[in-house]
Amino acid sequence: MRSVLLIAPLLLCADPAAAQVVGAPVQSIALYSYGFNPTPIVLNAGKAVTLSFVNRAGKSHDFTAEKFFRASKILSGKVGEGEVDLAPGQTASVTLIPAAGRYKAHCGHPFHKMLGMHTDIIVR
Ligand SMILES: [Cu+2]
Repeated sequence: MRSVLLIAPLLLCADPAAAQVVGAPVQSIALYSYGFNPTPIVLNAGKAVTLSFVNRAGKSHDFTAEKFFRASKILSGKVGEGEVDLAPGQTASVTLIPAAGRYKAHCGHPFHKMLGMHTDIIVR
């Protein structure tokens, strides 16, 4: 009986996706050719948030923000090399706890940053 009571909380902690469902607010971030919406992206420091990326374009884009992702505690979702890659029309979610600061984000595809795909991330 006692062992069952001990295991249950561990299972809850081991599943970050469960924490996501329990209450992190969702911040939608749209990618289009060529920009992000909203801009800037404003987040609360130290509070879990689910970034819900949606690529509204007919071509691939990414959300590259190495320093931002490195400073954040990633709870769930896939962030490779400091970026989230999105195929045309694709959505992806990343739940994280951001650290206070001001960060840059851009699309890493050739010329996309120059064409307008860049924004600030303000965490306060
Ligand atoms: Cu792009």
